[in-house]
Amino acid sequence: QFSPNYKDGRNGMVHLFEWKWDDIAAECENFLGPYGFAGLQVSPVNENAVIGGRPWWERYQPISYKLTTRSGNEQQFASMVKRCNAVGVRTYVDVVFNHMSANGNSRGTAGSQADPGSKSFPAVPFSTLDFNPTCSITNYNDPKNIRNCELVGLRDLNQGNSWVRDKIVDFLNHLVDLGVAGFRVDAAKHMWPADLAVIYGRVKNLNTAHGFNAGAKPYIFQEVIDLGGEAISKSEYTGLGAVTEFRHSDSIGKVFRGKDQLRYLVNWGTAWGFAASDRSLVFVDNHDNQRGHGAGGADVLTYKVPKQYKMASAFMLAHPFGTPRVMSSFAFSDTDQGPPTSDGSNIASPRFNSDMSCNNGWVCEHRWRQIYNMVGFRNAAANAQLQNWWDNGKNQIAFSRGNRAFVAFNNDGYDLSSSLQTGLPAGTYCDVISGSKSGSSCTGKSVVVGSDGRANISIRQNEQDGVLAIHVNAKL
Ligand code: ARE
Ligand code: CA
Repeated sequence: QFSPNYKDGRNGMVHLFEWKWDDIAAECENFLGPYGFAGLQVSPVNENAVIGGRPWWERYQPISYKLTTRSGNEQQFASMVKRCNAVGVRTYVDVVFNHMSANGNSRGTAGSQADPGSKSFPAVPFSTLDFNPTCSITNYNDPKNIRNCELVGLRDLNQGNSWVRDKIVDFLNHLVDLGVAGFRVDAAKHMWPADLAVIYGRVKNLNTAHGFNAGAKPYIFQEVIDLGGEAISKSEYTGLGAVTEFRHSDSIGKVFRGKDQLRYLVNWGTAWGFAASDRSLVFVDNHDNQRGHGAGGADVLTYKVPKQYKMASAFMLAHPFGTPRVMSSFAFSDTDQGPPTSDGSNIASPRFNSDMSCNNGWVCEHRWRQIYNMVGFRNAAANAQLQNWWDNGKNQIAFSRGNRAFVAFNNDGYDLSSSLQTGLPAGTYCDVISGSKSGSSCTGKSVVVGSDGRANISIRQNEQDGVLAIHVNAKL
């Protein structure tokens, strides 16, 4: 449960927030597979409450474990997972089993009816016996309150109950049968680690018919928000799987917003209070904190501040620490606003511009050249160590990944222009930030590396991007 089960040679996952299954299947074949992405996280797959105005967060209010949502039905989901696996892209499901829907939200996306007021969810079925007694989460210093009471009014399941465990395990095993590679466990902090250990322990090994190794376990990354100062710590969960490392999101935002100097990134990793590298699912922003939900806040970087966002994303993807996840958003102004629709209720498909970027309401950060080319960088760097660290004592830094890849950043208010050790073999390389390698030429800046591994690196303060990145697969 600690390995993402990526195919060899691939790295980097993207959260295709609120995408439809048919669109994701096509995206795997047309884009994610060809550009080297290793995996994707989907929005919750199981039946959720239909809520007026169709906010994005209705998907976090389960009605049953039937696989029908606004993203599609079970057959479409199964076909998507299969098509994505066929092109080397693994699927991770956002699973919500801390709770069911809140009072008043009774009709499901698969047509099921529930009565959350009396804790009755007949399509599972769950009845009042399967839930914790009603109380509200009011005190993040009290583990019992956090784990046995209701998060924002969501009916709180008792994972200590054997029927509840059975239903959750059946749901997870059904997804494993369909070929998924792992799970994001929503609201893990609100469940007892001992209960989760039993549930995870009963989940099947991955389905070898989908190309997984015999004995491979699902990758589990648990949503545990731990910025410190509360009763529950991520270390209670890192023995069970990885955790979503919110300190990474918080710290990288502060650094690239200029509240911390780039040179301090020299010891990026556990020294910053992060969980161990193989237990940290890392991200610049997630679907909550990009819109002010959950933890974090003012310093989180999003697509709305593109220059800093691309720099932070490039740093995350270039650095060996953690398992990185790229956010792929829809454009929003209102924090409750759901995905773009064709008619107020059916989710609209993304459309693509000639430069591969999205329109029709979708932002698709994963289709920004500076981001997908850094996935290519990460794949080229493979397991090479971080070497050749350089900084100017302020906000200009550079490092190599062994002799495979080299990256530089300029977040100072003046130009970077220096002869730096790249670690790379002599030759001319294409900067995959300002352009892409196209045949034997580069659509952006070229960098000439001498026989001593040094190159003149220039990033002007007024350039569109504050990053330069070269690697062995983009040698001209
Ligand atoms: C919505 C409405 C509520 C309403 C409720 C019930 O907004 O007003 O009462 O429905 O009808 C998402 C949205 C919620 C939404 C919910 C259900 O963000 O707004 O409620 O869906 O539709 C805590 C948890 C953490 C959680 C965050 C949001 O610890 O697990 O809050 N994150 C996950 C998902 C969310 C999702 C849920 C859980 C629920 O990622 O998308 O909610 O499934 C400190 C603590 C944190 C705490 C944070 C905020 O930082 O350390 O632990 O996060 O405060 O309270
Ligand atoms: Ca709970």
